[in-house]
Amino acid sequence: MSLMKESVAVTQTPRALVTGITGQDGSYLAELLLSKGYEVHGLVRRASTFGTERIDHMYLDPHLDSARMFLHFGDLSDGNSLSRMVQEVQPTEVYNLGAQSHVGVSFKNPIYTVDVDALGTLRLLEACRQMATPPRFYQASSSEMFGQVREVPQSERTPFHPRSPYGAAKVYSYWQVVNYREAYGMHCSNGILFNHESPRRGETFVTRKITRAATRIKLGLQEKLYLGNLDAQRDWGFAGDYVEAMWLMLQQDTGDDYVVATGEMYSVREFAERTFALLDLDWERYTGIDERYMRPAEVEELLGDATKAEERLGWKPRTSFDELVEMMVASDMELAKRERALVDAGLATVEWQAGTHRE
Ligand code: NDP
Ligand code: GDR
Repeated sequence: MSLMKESVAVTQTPRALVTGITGQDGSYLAELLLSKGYEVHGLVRRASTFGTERIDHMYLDPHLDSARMFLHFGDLSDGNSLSRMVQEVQPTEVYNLGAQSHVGVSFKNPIYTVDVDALGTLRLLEACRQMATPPRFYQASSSEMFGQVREVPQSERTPFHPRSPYGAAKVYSYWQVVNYREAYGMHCSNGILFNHESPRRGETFVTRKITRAATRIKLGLQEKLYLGNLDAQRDWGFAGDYVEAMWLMLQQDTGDDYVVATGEMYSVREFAERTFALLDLDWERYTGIDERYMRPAEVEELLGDATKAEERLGWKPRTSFDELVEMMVASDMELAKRERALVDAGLATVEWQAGTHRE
Protein backbone atom coordinates (compact mmCIF):
# COMPACT_ATOMS: atom_id res chain seq x y z
CA MET A 1 0.00 0.00 0.00
CA SER A 2 1.42 3.37 -0.95
CA LEU A 3 1.02 5.76 1.92
CA MET A 4 2.05 8.93 0.19
CA LYS A 5 -0.03 11.19 -1.97
CA GLU A 6 2.41 13.10 -4.16
CA SER A 7 0.68 16.45 -4.44
CA VAL A 8 -2.69 17.83 -3.56
CA ALA A 9 -4.56 20.33 -5.68
CA VAL A 10 -6.16 23.21 -3.81
CA THR A 11 -9.94 22.79 -3.88
CA GLN A 12 -12.91 24.09 -1.95
CA THR A 13 -13.27 20.78 -0.14
CA PRO A 14 -12.45 21.25 3.56
CA ARG A 15 -9.16 19.53 4.18
CA ALA A 16 -8.09 18.28 7.59
CA LEU A 17 -4.69 17.17 8.74
CA VAL A 18 -4.84 14.85 11.75
CA THR A 19 -1.82 13.82 13.83
CA GLY A 20 -2.51 10.71 15.88
CA ILE A 21 -4.93 9.41 13.25
CA THR A 22 -4.02 5.79 14.08
CA GLY A 23 -5.04 6.27 17.73
CA GLN A 24 -8.42 5.92 19.43
CA ASP A 25 -9.55 9.52 18.90
CA GLY A 26 -7.92 9.88 15.49
CA SER A 27 -9.95 6.98 14.12
CA TYR A 28 -13.28 8.36 15.39
CA LEU A 29 -12.41 11.86 14.22
CA ALA A 30 -11.45 10.63 10.74
CA GLU A 31 -14.81 8.86 10.49
CA LEU A 32 -16.62 12.03 11.52
CA LEU A 33 -14.70 14.26 9.08
CA LEU A 34 -15.18 11.86 6.16
CA SER A 35 -18.91 11.74 6.92
CA LYS A 36 -18.93 15.55 6.67
CA GLY A 37 -17.27 15.54 3.23
CA TYR A 38 -13.74 16.41 4.31
CA GLU A 39 -10.56 15.27 2.63
CA VAL A 40 -8.61 13.76 5.52
CA HIS A 41 -4.83 13.58 5.73
CA GLY A 42 -3.21 11.66 8.54
CA LEU A 43 0.28 11.62 9.96
CA VAL A 44 1.57 8.09 10.42
CA ARG A 45 4.89 7.29 12.07
CA ARG A 46 7.06 4.54 10.83
CA ALA A 47 7.17 1.49 13.10
CA SER A 48 8.33 -2.07 12.57
CA THR A 49 4.70 -3.14 12.42
CA PHE A 50 2.04 -1.23 10.53
CA GLY A 51 -0.28 -0.09 13.31
CA THR A 52 -3.17 1.21 11.20
CA GLU A 53 -5.80 -1.32 12.43
CA ARG A 54 -8.14 1.38 13.73
CA ILE A 55 -8.36 3.17 10.36
CA ASP A 56 -7.99 0.36 7.82
CA HIS A 57 -11.77 0.18 7.33
CA MET A 58 -11.72 3.77 5.98
CA TYR A 59 -8.68 3.43 3.78
CA LEU A 60 -8.96 3.24 -0.02
CA ASP A 61 -6.13 2.98 -2.54
CA PRO A 62 -5.08 6.63 -3.07
CA HIS A 63 -5.08 6.08 -6.86
CA LEU A 64 -8.88 5.68 -6.77
CA ASP A 65 -10.92 8.81 -7.51
CA SER A 66 -13.11 7.96 -4.52
CA ALA A 67 -10.16 8.02 -2.07
CA ARG A 68 -10.59 10.81 0.47
CA MET A 69 -8.23 9.71 3.22
CA PHE A 70 -4.48 9.94 2.67
CA LEU A 71 -1.63 8.97 4.97
CA HIS A 72 1.79 10.59 5.22
CA PHE A 73 4.86 9.38 7.05
CA GLY A 74 6.13 11.84 9.63
CA ASP A 75 6.75 12.27 13.34
CA LEU A 76 6.03 14.99 15.88
CA SER A 77 9.68 14.79 16.92
CA ASP A 78 10.76 15.75 13.39
CA GLY A 79 9.94 19.38 12.61
CA ASN A 80 11.03 19.12 8.97
CA SER A 81 8.62 16.30 8.30
CA LEU A 82 5.81 18.39 9.79
CA SER A 83 6.64 21.50 7.71
CA ARG A 84 6.87 19.46 4.53
CA MET A 85 3.56 17.76 5.20
CA VAL A 86 1.74 20.98 6.08
CA GLN A 87 3.05 22.66 2.90
CA GLU A 88 2.08 19.65 0.77
CA VAL A 89 -1.39 19.17 2.19
CA GLN A 90 -2.35 22.86 2.66
CA PRO A 91 -4.92 21.91 5.32
CA THR A 92 -7.79 24.19 6.32
CA GLU A 93 -7.97 22.52 9.73
CA VAL A 94 -5.28 20.79 11.80
CA TYR A 95 -6.12 18.44 14.68
CA ASN A 96 -3.07 17.71 16.84
CA LEU A 97 -3.98 14.43 18.54
CA GLY A 98 -0.58 12.74 18.28
CA ALA A 99 1.12 12.10 21.63
CA GLN A 100 2.81 9.63 23.91
CA SER A 101 -0.50 9.52 25.71
CA HIS A 102 0.13 7.12 28.60
CA VAL A 103 0.57 8.95 31.91
CA GLY A 104 2.29 6.00 33.63
CA VAL A 105 4.75 5.56 30.76
CA SER A 106 5.58 9.28 30.87
CA PHE A 107 7.29 8.74 34.24
CA LYS A 108 9.52 6.13 32.61
CA ASN A 109 10.16 8.03 29.35
CA PRO A 110 9.90 11.67 30.45
CA ILE A 111 12.26 13.24 27.90
CA TYR A 112 10.68 11.49 24.96
CA THR A 113 7.19 12.32 26.23
CA VAL A 114 8.02 16.00 26.54
CA ASP A 115 9.72 16.07 23.13
CA VAL A 116 6.59 14.71 21.43
CA ASP A 117 3.79 16.09 23.63
CA ALA A 118 5.23 19.57 24.26
CA LEU A 119 7.82 20.44 21.59
CA GLY A 120 5.90 18.41 19.00
CA THR A 121 2.98 20.81 19.37
CA LEU A 122 5.27 23.80 19.00
CA ARG A 123 6.85 22.31 15.87
CA LEU A 124 3.42 21.81 14.33
CA LEU A 125 2.23 25.30 15.30
CA GLU A 126 5.33 26.80 13.68
CA ALA A 127 4.75 24.78 10.51
CA CYS A 128 1.16 26.09 10.41
CA ARG A 129 2.15 29.69 11.12
CA GLN A 130 4.39 29.66 8.04
CA MET A 131 1.46 28.96 5.71
CA ALA A 132 0.10 31.89 3.66
CA THR A 133 -3.28 31.25 5.30
CA PRO A 134 -2.70 29.35 8.54
CA PRO A 135 -5.22 26.56 9.21
CA ARG A 136 -7.52 26.41 12.20
CA PHE A 137 -5.75 24.44 14.94
CA TYR A 138 -7.11 22.01 17.52
CA GLN A 139 -4.90 20.92 20.41
CA ALA A 140 -5.65 17.74 22.39
CA SER A 141 -5.28 19.20 25.86
CA SER A 142 -6.12 17.10 28.87
CA SER A 143 -7.75 17.04 32.29
CA GLU A 144 -4.36 15.70 33.49
CA MET A 145 -3.28 19.37 33.39
CA PHE A 146 -5.42 19.94 36.52
CA GLY A 147 -3.55 17.16 38.37
CA GLN A 148 -3.58 17.98 42.07
CA VAL A 149 -7.18 18.94 42.70
CA ARG A 150 -7.68 22.64 43.47
CA GLU A 151 -11.46 22.68 43.06
CA VAL A 152 -14.23 20.27 42.15
CA PRO A 153 -15.52 20.22 39.45
CA GLN A 154 -12.78 21.58 37.18
CA SER A 155 -13.64 24.18 34.55
CA GLU A 156 -11.70 26.40 32.11
CA ARG A 157 -10.97 28.71 35.05
CA THR A 158 -9.40 26.06 37.32
CA PRO A 159 -5.62 26.54 37.77
CA PHE A 160 -3.31 23.81 36.47
CA HIS A 161 -1.10 21.69 38.74
CA PRO A 162 0.14 18.76 36.62
CA ARG A 163 1.35 15.62 38.41
CA SER A 164 3.30 13.83 35.66
CA PRO A 165 5.74 14.53 32.82
CA TYR A 166 2.75 13.96 30.52
CA GLY A 167 0.60 16.51 32.36
CA ALA A 168 3.38 19.09 32.43
CA ALA A 169 4.02 18.62 28.70
CA LYS A 170 0.33 19.15 27.98
CA VAL A 171 0.34 22.36 30.05
CA TYR A 172 3.26 23.63 27.93
CA SER A 173 1.34 22.87 24.75
CA TYR A 174 -1.81 24.48 26.12
CA TRP A 175 -0.01 27.79 26.66
CA GLN A 176 1.74 27.68 23.30
CA VAL A 177 -1.65 27.29 21.65
CA VAL A 178 -3.04 30.25 23.62
CA ASN A 179 0.03 32.26 22.65
CA TYR A 180 -0.26 31.52 18.93
CA ARG A 181 -3.85 32.72 19.16
CA GLU A 182 -2.89 35.94 20.95
CA ALA A 183 0.43 36.69 19.24
CA TYR A 184 -0.40 35.79 15.64
CA GLY A 185 -4.20 35.91 15.60
CA MET A 186 -4.40 32.27 14.60
CA HIS A 187 -7.64 30.33 15.10
CA CYS A 188 -6.33 27.98 17.79
CA SER A 189 -8.37 26.01 20.33
CA ASN A 190 -7.60 23.79 23.31
CA GLY A 191 -10.05 21.00 24.00
CA ILE A 192 -9.47 20.14 27.67
CA LEU A 193 -10.85 16.65 27.41
CA PHE A 194 -11.50 14.43 30.39
CA ASN A 195 -10.95 10.66 30.04
CA HIS A 196 -12.82 9.14 27.15
CA GLU A 197 -12.92 5.49 26.28
CA SER A 198 -14.31 3.11 23.68
CA PRO A 199 -13.84 -0.38 22.27
CA ARG A 200 -10.87 1.16 20.42
CA ARG A 201 -9.14 2.33 23.61
CA GLY A 202 -5.53 1.15 23.92
CA GLU A 203 -5.33 -1.99 26.03
CA THR A 204 -3.00 -0.51 28.65
CA PHE A 205 -5.46 2.19 29.78
CA VAL A 206 -7.33 1.03 32.84
CA THR A 207 -10.87 0.76 31.42
CA ARG A 208 -9.89 -1.34 28.42
CA LYS A 209 -7.45 -3.34 30.51
CA ILE A 210 -10.41 -4.24 32.75
CA THR A 211 -12.94 -5.05 30.00
CA ARG A 212 -10.38 -7.04 28.02
CA ALA A 213 -9.28 -9.05 31.06
CA ALA A 214 -12.79 -9.68 32.43
CA THR A 215 -14.08 -11.04 29.11
CA ARG A 216 -10.97 -13.22 28.70
CA ILE A 217 -11.41 -14.50 32.27
CA LYS A 218 -15.05 -15.31 31.50
CA LEU A 219 -13.97 -17.52 28.59
CA GLY A 220 -11.09 -19.18 30.44
CA LEU A 221 -8.37 -17.34 28.54
CA GLN A 222 -6.90 -15.52 31.54
CA GLU A 223 -6.77 -16.21 35.28
CA LYS A 224 -6.30 -12.89 36.96
CA LEU A 225 -6.20 -9.12 36.46
CA TYR A 226 -3.61 -7.00 38.26
CA LEU A 227 -4.28 -3.31 38.79
CA GLY A 228 -2.76 -0.35 40.63
CA ASN A 229 -4.69 2.39 42.46
CA LEU A 230 -8.34 1.31 42.67
CA ASP A 231 -9.38 4.51 44.48
CA ALA A 232 -8.54 6.89 41.62
CA GLN A 233 -11.71 8.55 40.31
CA ARG A 234 -12.27 9.70 36.77
CA ASP A 235 -14.91 11.40 34.63
CA TRP A 236 -15.24 8.79 31.86
CA GLY A 237 -17.04 9.54 28.58
CA PHE A 238 -17.30 7.92 25.14
CA ALA A 239 -14.63 8.90 22.59
CA GLY A 240 -17.18 8.93 19.73
CA ASP A 241 -19.07 11.76 21.48
CA TYR A 242 -15.90 13.72 22.28
CA VAL A 243 -14.55 14.02 18.72
CA GLU A 244 -17.72 15.96 17.82
CA ALA A 245 -16.69 18.60 20.35
CA MET A 246 -13.26 18.85 18.68
CA TRP A 247 -14.86 19.53 15.31
CA LEU A 248 -17.35 22.02 16.75
CA MET A 249 -14.51 24.07 18.30
CA LEU A 250 -12.98 24.65 14.87
CA GLN A 251 -16.34 25.73 13.39
CA GLN A 252 -16.63 28.74 15.74
CA ASP A 253 -15.77 32.29 14.61
CA THR A 254 -12.76 32.42 16.93
CA GLY A 255 -10.56 29.96 18.73
CA ASP A 256 -11.11 29.34 22.44
CA ASP A 257 -10.56 26.78 25.22
CA TYR A 258 -13.23 24.33 26.34
CA VAL A 259 -13.61 21.60 28.96
CA VAL A 260 -15.26 18.47 27.56
CA ALA A 261 -16.57 16.05 30.18
CA THR A 262 -19.67 14.18 31.40
CA GLY A 263 -19.89 15.71 34.89
CA GLU A 264 -20.00 12.25 36.51
CA MET A 265 -17.16 10.56 38.36
CA TYR A 266 -16.52 6.89 39.19
CA SER A 267 -13.60 5.06 40.78
CA VAL A 268 -11.46 2.42 39.10
CA ARG A 269 -12.97 -0.02 41.63
CA GLU A 270 -16.49 0.90 40.46
CA PHE A 271 -15.50 0.44 36.82
CA ALA A 272 -14.17 -3.04 37.63
CA GLU A 273 -17.27 -3.92 39.69
CA ARG A 274 -19.63 -2.92 36.85
CA THR A 275 -17.61 -4.77 34.26
CA PHE A 276 -17.36 -8.06 36.14
CA ALA A 277 -21.02 -7.83 37.25
CA LEU A 278 -22.12 -7.66 33.60
CA LEU A 279 -20.37 -11.00 33.14
CA ASP A 280 -21.79 -12.50 36.38
CA LEU A 281 -18.33 -12.63 37.91
CA ASP A 282 -17.19 -11.51 41.37
CA TRP A 283 -14.54 -8.91 40.57
CA GLU A 284 -12.68 -9.32 43.88
CA ARG A 285 -12.02 -13.01 43.20
CA TYR A 286 -10.20 -12.28 39.95
CA THR A 287 -8.47 -8.99 40.71
CA GLY A 288 -5.16 -8.36 42.47
CA ILE A 289 -3.02 -5.33 43.21
CA ASP A 290 0.44 -4.97 41.72
CA GLU A 291 2.62 -2.12 42.95
CA ARG A 292 4.17 -1.68 39.52
CA TYR A 293 0.94 -0.04 38.31
CA MET A 294 1.12 2.64 41.01
CA ARG A 295 2.47 5.99 39.80
CA PRO A 296 5.11 8.10 41.59
CA ALA A 297 2.49 10.85 41.83
CA GLU A 298 -1.20 10.18 41.33
CA VAL A 299 -4.13 12.29 40.21
CA GLU A 300 -6.75 11.16 42.69
CA GLU A 301 -9.95 12.59 41.23
CA LEU A 302 -11.05 14.41 38.12
CA LEU A 303 -14.53 15.72 37.48
CA GLY A 304 -15.27 18.13 34.65
CA ASP A 305 -17.70 21.03 34.29
CA ALA A 306 -18.50 21.26 30.56
CA THR A 307 -21.05 24.10 30.86
CA LYS A 308 -19.11 26.34 28.45
CA ALA A 309 -19.00 23.63 25.76
CA GLU A 310 -22.74 23.10 26.18
CA GLU A 311 -23.59 26.80 26.02
CA ARG A 312 -21.22 27.87 23.23
CA LEU A 313 -20.86 24.73 21.13
CA GLY A 314 -24.21 23.11 21.84
CA TRP A 315 -22.26 19.99 22.83
CA LYS A 316 -23.46 17.41 25.34
CA PRO A 317 -22.32 13.83 25.95
CA ARG A 318 -24.76 11.28 24.55
CA THR A 319 -23.43 8.08 26.10
CA SER A 320 -23.90 7.24 29.79
CA PHE A 321 -21.33 5.51 31.98
CA ASP A 322 -23.38 2.28 32.00
CA GLU A 323 -23.74 2.36 28.21
CA LEU A 324 -20.00 2.88 27.86
CA VAL A 325 -19.15 -0.11 30.06
CA GLU A 326 -21.71 -2.26 28.24
CA MET A 327 -20.36 -1.23 24.83
CA MET A 328 -16.78 -2.06 25.80
CA VAL A 329 -17.70 -5.38 27.41
CA ALA A 330 -19.80 -6.43 24.38
CA SER A 331 -16.99 -5.59 21.98
CA ASP A 332 -14.30 -7.33 24.03
CA MET A 333 -16.53 -10.36 24.47
CA GLU A 334 -16.60 -10.73 20.66
CA LEU A 335 -12.82 -10.47 20.62
CA ALA A 336 -12.48 -13.06 23.38
CA LYS A 337 -14.87 -15.42 21.55
CA ARG A 338 -12.72 -15.23 18.42
CA GLU A 339 -9.62 -15.88 20.54
CA ARG A 340 -11.37 -18.84 22.21
CA ALA A 341 -12.37 -20.29 18.84
CA LEU A 342 -8.77 -20.11 17.60
CA VAL A 343 -7.52 -21.79 20.79
CA ASP A 344 -10.17 -24.52 20.55
CA ALA A 345 -9.21 -25.15 16.92
CA GLY A 346 -5.56 -25.51 17.93
CA LEU A 347 -4.63 -22.43 15.90
CA ALA A 348 -3.48 -20.34 18.88
CA THR A 349 -2.25 -20.86 22.42
CA VAL A 350 -3.65 -19.27 25.55
CA GLU A 351 -1.43 -16.61 27.01
CA TRP A 352 -2.65 -16.85 30.59
CA GLN A 353 -0.90 -13.75 31.73
CA ALA A 354 -1.80 -11.58 28.74
CA GLY A 355 -2.36 -8.04 29.85
CA THR A 356 -1.12 -8.48 33.38
CA HIS A 357 2.40 -7.24 32.71
CA ARG A 358 1.25 -4.08 31.00
CA GLU A 359 1.11 -0.59 32.42
P1 NDP B 1 -3.77 7.09 21.58
O1 NDP B 1 -2.63 6.70 22.46
O2 NDP B 1 -4.81 6.09 21.25
O3 NDP B 1 -3.18 7.65 20.20
C1 NDP B 1 -2.02 8.43 20.16
C2 NDP B 1 -1.68 8.71 18.72
O4 NDP B 1 -0.48 9.51 18.69
C3 NDP B 1 -1.39 7.45 17.89
O5 NDP B 1 -1.87 7.65 16.59
C4 NDP B 1 0.13 7.42 17.89
O6 NDP B 1 0.68 6.74 16.79
C5 NDP B 1 0.44 8.91 17.79
N1 NDP B 1 1.81 9.22 18.16
C6 NDP B 1 2.50 8.79 19.24
N2 NDP B 1 3.75 9.27 19.21
C7 NDP B 1 3.86 10.01 18.07
C8 NDP B 1 4.91 10.73 17.47
N3 NDP B 1 6.13 10.78 18.02
N4 NDP B 1 4.68 11.38 16.31
C9 NDP B 1 3.45 11.32 15.73
N5 NDP B 1 2.41 10.63 16.25
C10 NDP B 1 2.62 9.99 17.41
O7 NDP B 1 -4.41 8.39 22.24
P2 NDP B 1 -5.94 8.90 22.22
O8 NDP B 1 -6.49 8.72 20.88
O9 NDP B 1 -6.64 8.34 23.40
O10 NDP B 1 -5.73 10.45 22.54
C11 NDP B 1 -5.56 11.41 21.49
C12 NDP B 1 -4.93 12.66 22.07
O11 NDP B 1 -5.77 13.21 23.06
C13 NDP B 1 -3.58 12.47 22.73
O12 NDP B 1 -2.83 13.63 22.49
C14 NDP B 1 -3.91 12.36 24.20
O13 NDP B 1 -2.80 12.76 24.98
C15 NDP B 1 -5.06 13.32 24.29
N6 NDP B 1 -6.04 13.08 25.33
C16 NDP B 1 -6.65 11.87 25.40
C17 NDP B 1 -7.65 11.65 26.32
C18 NDP B 1 -8.34 10.34 26.45
O14 NDP B 1 -8.99 10.11 27.48
N7 NDP B 1 -8.28 9.45 25.45
C19 NDP B 1 -8.09 12.75 27.23
C20 NDP B 1 -7.40 14.00 27.01
C21 NDP B 1 -6.42 14.16 26.09
P3 NDP B 1 0.93 5.12 16.84
O15 NDP B 1 -0.38 4.51 16.44
O16 NDP B 1 1.99 4.94 15.84
O17 NDP B 1 1.33 4.79 18.24
P1 GDR C 1 -5.17 8.39 32.78
O1 GDR C 1 -5.74 6.99 32.29
O2 GDR C 1 -3.89 8.25 33.51
O3 GDR C 1 -6.29 9.07 33.51
O4 GDR C 1 -4.85 9.12 31.40
P2 GDR C 1 -5.45 5.50 32.75
O5 GDR C 1 -6.58 4.69 32.24
O6 GDR C 1 -4.07 5.07 32.39
O7 GDR C 1 -5.52 5.60 34.34
C1 GDR C 1 -6.69 6.02 35.01
C2 GDR C 1 -6.52 5.79 36.51
O8 GDR C 1 -6.51 4.39 36.76
C3 GDR C 1 -5.44 4.11 37.64
N1 GDR C 1 -5.04 2.70 37.48
C4 GDR C 1 -4.44 2.16 36.40
N2 GDR C 1 -4.10 2.71 35.22
C5 GDR C 1 -3.54 1.90 34.30
N3 GDR C 1 -3.23 2.39 33.09
N4 GDR C 1 -3.28 0.57 34.54
C6 GDR C 1 -3.60 0.00 35.73
O9 GDR C 1 -3.36 -1.20 35.92
C7 GDR C 1 -4.21 0.82 36.71
N5 GDR C 1 -4.69 0.59 37.95
C8 GDR C 1 -5.18 1.74 38.41
C9 GDR C 1 -4.35 5.10 37.27
O10 GDR C 1 -3.38 5.22 38.29
C10 GDR C 1 -5.21 6.36 37.06
O11 GDR C 1 -5.45 6.98 38.28
C11 GDR C 1 -5.78 9.05 30.32
C12 GDR C 1 -4.95 9.13 29.03
O12 GDR C 1 -5.81 8.90 27.93
C13 GDR C 1 -4.32 10.51 28.87
O13 GDR C 1 -3.73 10.62 27.58
C14 GDR C 1 -5.42 11.58 29.03
O14 GDR C 1 -4.86 12.84 28.92
C15 GDR C 1 -6.13 11.41 30.36
O15 GDR C 1 -6.70 10.10 30.40
C16 GDR C 1 -7.26 12.41 30.53
